[in-house]
Amino acid sequence: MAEEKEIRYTPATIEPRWQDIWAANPALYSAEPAGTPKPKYYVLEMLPYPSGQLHMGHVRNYSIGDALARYMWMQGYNVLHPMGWDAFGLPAENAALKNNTPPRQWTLQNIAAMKRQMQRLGLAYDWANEVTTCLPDYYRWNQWFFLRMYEKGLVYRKQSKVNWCSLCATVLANEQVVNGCCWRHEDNIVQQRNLEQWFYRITAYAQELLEGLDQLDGWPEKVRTMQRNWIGRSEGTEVDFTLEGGTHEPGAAAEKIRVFTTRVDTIFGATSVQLAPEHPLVASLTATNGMLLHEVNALIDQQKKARESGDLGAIEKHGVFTGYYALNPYNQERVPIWVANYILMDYGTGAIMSVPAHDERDFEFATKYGLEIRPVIRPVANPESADAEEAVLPFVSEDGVLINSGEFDDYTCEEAQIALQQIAVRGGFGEPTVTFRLKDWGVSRQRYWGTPIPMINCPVDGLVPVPDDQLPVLLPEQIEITQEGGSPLSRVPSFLNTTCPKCGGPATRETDTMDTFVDSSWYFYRYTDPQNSEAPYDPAKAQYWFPIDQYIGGVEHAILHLIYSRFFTKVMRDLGLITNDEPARRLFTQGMVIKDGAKMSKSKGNVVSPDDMVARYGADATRMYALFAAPPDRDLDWQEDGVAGISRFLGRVFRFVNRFAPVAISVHKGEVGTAFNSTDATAAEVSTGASLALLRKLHQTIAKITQDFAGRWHFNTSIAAIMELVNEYYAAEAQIVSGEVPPAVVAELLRSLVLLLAPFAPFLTAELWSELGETSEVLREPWPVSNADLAREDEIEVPVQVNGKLRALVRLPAGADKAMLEASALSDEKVVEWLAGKTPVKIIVVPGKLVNLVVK
Ligand code: ANZ
Ligand code: ZN
Repeated sequence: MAEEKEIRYTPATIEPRWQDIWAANPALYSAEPAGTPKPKYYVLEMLPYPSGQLHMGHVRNYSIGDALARYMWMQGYNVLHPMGWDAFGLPAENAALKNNTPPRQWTLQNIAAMKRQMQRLGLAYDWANEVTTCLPDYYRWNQWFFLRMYEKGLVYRKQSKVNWCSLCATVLANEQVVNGCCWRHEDNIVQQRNLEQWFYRITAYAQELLEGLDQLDGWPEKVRTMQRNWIGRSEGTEVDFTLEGGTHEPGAAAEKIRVFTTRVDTIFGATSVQLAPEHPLVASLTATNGMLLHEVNALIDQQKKARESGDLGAIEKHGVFTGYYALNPYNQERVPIWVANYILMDYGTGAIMSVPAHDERDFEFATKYGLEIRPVIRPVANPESADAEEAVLPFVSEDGVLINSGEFDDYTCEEAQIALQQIAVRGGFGEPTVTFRLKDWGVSRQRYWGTPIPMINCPVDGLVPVPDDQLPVLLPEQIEITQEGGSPLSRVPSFLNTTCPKCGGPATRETDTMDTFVDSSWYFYRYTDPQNSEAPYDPAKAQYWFPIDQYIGGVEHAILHLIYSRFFTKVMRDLGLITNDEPARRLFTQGMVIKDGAKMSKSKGNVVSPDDMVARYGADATRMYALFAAPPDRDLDWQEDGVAGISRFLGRVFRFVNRFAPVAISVHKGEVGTAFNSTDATAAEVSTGASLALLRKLHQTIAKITQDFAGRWHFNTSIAAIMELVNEYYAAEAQIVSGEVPPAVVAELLRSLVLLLAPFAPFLTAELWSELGETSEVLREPWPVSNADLAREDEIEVPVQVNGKLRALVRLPAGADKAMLEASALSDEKVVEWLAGKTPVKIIVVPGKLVNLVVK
């Protein structure tokens, strides 16, 4: 090998050059149409909100998806890897207020900036499939789905409570309520207002959404659990208590108080009935009692504050006695009626029977207010035996038999539930029910920057849907955003005033826009056919690509987005557009990016800018660090030193490949030796020791990375394995130079190294690939296949002595280090026998040769 001058690795020149080459060849990352014999693979990262800047969480998410997409391309798949923008939403309106830029302009500028960042990172997206949700060619299909769902009874309008800030004079999303106050007015308590709101009837699919989770075994268990809890299916019984004496009001409302309980077997232990403060009966009970009304209002206030700060479960329990009594339908027992702040109006029936002996919350409440605590279950360890013990109250288990329950004494809890349900049904005072915690999805937003809801209000015909041929209902562009509040669209006469599609008379448009979660509920279907102007997408195209093979995103979307998009999928299926029941076969949720002990975020002031990192160390090093610093499912603690370390490693690779590239090129040209493909070689064929050791390490590395991609994606260890491999290459430099490692083997070692790095460092590998004289795209090269014969470790036999006498032979891999030798010697059966329980005072290890254990 001739004198070599030190060549520097300069990502700042290499990377932009390749970026230009790729930009000129957009087909590189595009998927082939259905019909190709290749198997399909749809890999998707969650689309970002175009805030204007990528953050490290994005970089991490996209680096994972990009490595996978590149790997699957190399595995011969037809890969769909698209990207888009979740482009509607409040920040655009706030930005408009702050710096007087129209939301559309602000959003599109941000998109352009972030797209540049993504391209600079070398992310392999097919930009021909880009979807931008704030553009009419996309949001018209939100409107179209709204209308289809309206026809199917899956969209309806009802009065509902919304968060209202009196200073903003507008409705707030739940996310904008912080500790019960407005996010922009920290001391202003958010009020509840009743407004007409549009809802998607997601509860129609509650059972299916729940059951579907059982099949989603490619989803993290924690996400499935969160969804199960969110859906919250609960089997129980509804039972009518009777209001004693009525309300004394003419035409009084309910004389029955229906309660929902999961433990009807405990009904003989019910010592009060508890109503939610907003239960309709409470209004009539307080009608003539100002004092009571006052106290109930205080409960309502507390409940609201607790709800808004999200800690209703932990709420300090308060209540008031109404002065009224209710009768237990099973034994006509008279129990007091209370109103309590821990009872929710929007769950079950908004009323409960309180059983303090067997329910924690009821116990706490009864203790506080001195209500009777009457046990009706006696625990039994084994329900088959009659051995019952005294319960420590509250005793909340169902493993017991009834006591103090009249003719039902000695029934097991389960037997009693069945018997009592039957009696209720026969007596017409109750029935078994299934209750869900999941609520219908309120999609109305009194906002400008969203999809207009395609409905018209006609004074003659009432609510009239916008006909399909009048879609899209365009969001007006010239609009003044003010602090004024209410829906900005209601102040745009050209938008508001229209004609009724039915009678042709004057009418007004709905001025609410849709929740932006609607946009993200189906965007990934649009990627399969983004230019379609006749339909949201061609069902045949969706059919080919769906379900998504791998979806990757943050766990913060475990509930809302990932339930809404499952719901949309089921609706689309029932509309006959698709045949899949679920959007994504596999889901991966990556960990957070941490800096100095806190989540990296603007508010914490600990943000590391991807642009800075790229400028300093290059895109490859930045991306690869994001994969190397932690397993993708764990939190990643960002350390700039680590990025620098990766950059140095890439420099090592760069220099090594450059130094020996001429060898590879001469092999390539047929000038020296014959080309050699180690995948088909046997260990015996590989002549020299140096070659064999290098090829062994290479094939072990190939096997490891291939396994990592198929398994848990521990790319940190994949990259560490490549580092080890490169160390071995460097250690063999002398043998390479001397020709002891034949040129054909050198060529093979270099080629394979570049291929193994390709999913992680696209720029560097493109550069090195061409330096090796290759003209193909690395991305289209087949992924190296591990040769099991070469990868196999040689085993050696090492004698083990106890006090200098040979006592055993242990077998282990040739490369085994001191610690491994010592461990296998100490665990050998024969050695254990010779040691006879004694611990060696000294252990002498000669690696590869001998272990001697000295005992007294
Ligand atoms: C009596 C009882 C006795 C209860 C007992 C439990 C244990 P899940 O499982 O979450 O569905 N409950 C019903 N509606 C409520 C509401 N609107 N606000 C607050 N609590 C409500 O919980 C159902 C149980 O929660 C019901 O069963 C009821 O308390 C309470 F030993 O009834 B149970
Ligand atoms: Zn009309």
